[in-house]
Amino acid sequence: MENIKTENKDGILIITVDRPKVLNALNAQTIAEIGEAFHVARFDEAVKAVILTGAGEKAFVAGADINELAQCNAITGKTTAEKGQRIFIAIERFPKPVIAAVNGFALGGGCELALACHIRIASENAKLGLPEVTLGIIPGYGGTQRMARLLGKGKALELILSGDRIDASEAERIGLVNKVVPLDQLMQTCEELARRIMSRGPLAVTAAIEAVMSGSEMPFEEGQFLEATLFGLLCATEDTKEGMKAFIEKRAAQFKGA
Ligand code: CO8
Repeated sequence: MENIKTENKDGILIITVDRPKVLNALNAQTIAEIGEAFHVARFDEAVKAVILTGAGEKAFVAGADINELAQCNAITGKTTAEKGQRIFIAIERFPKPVIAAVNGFALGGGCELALACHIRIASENAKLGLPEVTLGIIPGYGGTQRMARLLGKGKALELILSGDRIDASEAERIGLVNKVVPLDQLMQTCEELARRIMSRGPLAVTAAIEAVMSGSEMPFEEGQFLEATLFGLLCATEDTKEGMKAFIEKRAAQFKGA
């Protein structure tokens, strides 16, 4: 891995996009490396949660690498977008919690990367936006779809059509990020949240991610069917029995992921 760093911190895989000279911009290789890290982590039992962040104190990810984008023609533009989209879908559907620690600029593809994560925590200096139209393009890594689903079409269109950057507090106000904290508390806040989630029933956490992320793309009735099916499956697990027993016995549950 040349452009990302990974570290497993007691079960939390911290993936850091590491191209600070270009504010962690995503070239094709970086996207492929992020995809590979998630692919490996998916089957690695030592990974219970992921935090995605950017190197340095200035940027999460300042977008796709414009030097590379400038070379795209109609064919390579489409295939490049599709390759990234596939990886961002794998992040969105990742069976363990994925938290974006947005530590500065999250623009264009960087904002789209944060949108693909399950939860976004931002530092006070963060600036977010989809400025693609200022370059004569549109978001290509799922931003038009995810932003509209997260914020509603009205707010998403305002941000996508204007290309405006918004600060962290506005992003929190409109629901683009979940929470804003001082920069020096960002990683700690993300780790505490990850550990809180990791203390819950892991099978239930995975099922909840699937119910929300897959279910919300289905018609309501089918989403409810998925929810009920996952609920039923959980009822057959040891963890569910342990969770209820622990409540009744007034003690902390000891989940085993089985
Ligand atoms: N790509 C390449 N290089 C970048 C990028 C980028 N996205 N962003 C910053 N850099 C480079 C700068 O060129 C500069 O390099 P150098 O030191 O060699 O001049 C270095 O990073 C530092 O940047 P600045 O000097 O510009 O720093 P400032 O603090 O003055 O400004 C900004 C910071 C506001 C973040 C500014 O750098 C900026 O506007 N960057 C571009 C933001 C942007 O437009 N992002 C969207 C890109 S398009 C996109 O993401 C499309 C996604 C979908 C693709 C679909 C597949 C085809």
